Amino acid sequence: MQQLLDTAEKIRTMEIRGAGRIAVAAAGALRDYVKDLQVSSFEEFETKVAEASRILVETRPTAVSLPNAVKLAGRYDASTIEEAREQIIASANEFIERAEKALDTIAEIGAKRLKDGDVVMTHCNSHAAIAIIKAAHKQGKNIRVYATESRPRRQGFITIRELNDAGVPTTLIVDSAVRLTMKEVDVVIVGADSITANGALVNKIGTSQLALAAKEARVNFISAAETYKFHPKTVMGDMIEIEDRSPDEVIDPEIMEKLPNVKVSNPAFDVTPAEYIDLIVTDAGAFPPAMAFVVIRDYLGLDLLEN
Ligand code: RI2
Repeated sequence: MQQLLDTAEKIRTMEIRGAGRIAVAAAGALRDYVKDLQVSSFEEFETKVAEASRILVETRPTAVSLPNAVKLAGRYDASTIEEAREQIIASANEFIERAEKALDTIAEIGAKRLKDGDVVMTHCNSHAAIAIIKAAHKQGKNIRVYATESRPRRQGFITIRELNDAGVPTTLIVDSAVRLTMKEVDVVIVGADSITANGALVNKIGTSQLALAAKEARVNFISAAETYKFHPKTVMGDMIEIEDRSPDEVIDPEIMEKLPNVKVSNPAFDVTPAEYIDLIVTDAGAFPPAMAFVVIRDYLGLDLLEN
């Protein structure tokens, strides 16, 4: 259990972060927990697996990749402990493999949307979005990137390091430079934490500002999202909770102490409506956002709606 609790803590504190990475880490943690689980009855096994799944899912509320991963990894249909154990290990390994392959497929499909000479703007740090940029660069296309800083946690710094290492010419901008810079951009590519049944994109705070500026400048706006980032429960009308993180990420607590009349709000994500999105590049193909329900039904399965 200690290892699973450690992984949960790393996800909560964002030592492990990114919707895809937290999904793979959670699937791996559940698998390793089940491997060593000592119980005296099947009922106890079921209770313990449910409890471990709950701990992982409750670490962060917004990215649906997390509950989807835990459900897909934790799948079993067995009546003995050993059978269930084997099935969960197999389901978790299958999910992890699927997640890795998904990035390659997204890169291959997404790179076709980039032309030689294109200027791309990206936000925060998305492995799926970066996979597309790197693939196009590797194909010999001359791609330049504007990467936003992404306050407050500055994940843009991870992005510029990754693009630098891949040899992609990159310019870092502060978040408030997005609209001014958009006139030099050909395509925006961002990741996804969740995509709803009506094709809205939930992604790092500030994403919707890129989308607004892109629409105004008639620049294509693409989200790169593995199929496991589509949100099954939104089919039933559920709303996605936007994670509120600590004010300490925004301002030094010692400064705050001296400002008794000031509050800090630190929402980690925002929502970009479907009409601002031209294309969602997934591991099952490139779709307009209007196809989100079909992706949920055909690639995830509506049984994910069950608790
Ligand atoms: P990949 C991140 O969330 C960002 O919002 C990013 O766009 C999204 O996950 C998807 O990232 P956070 O964990 O899965 O930094 O494409 O809050 O890497």
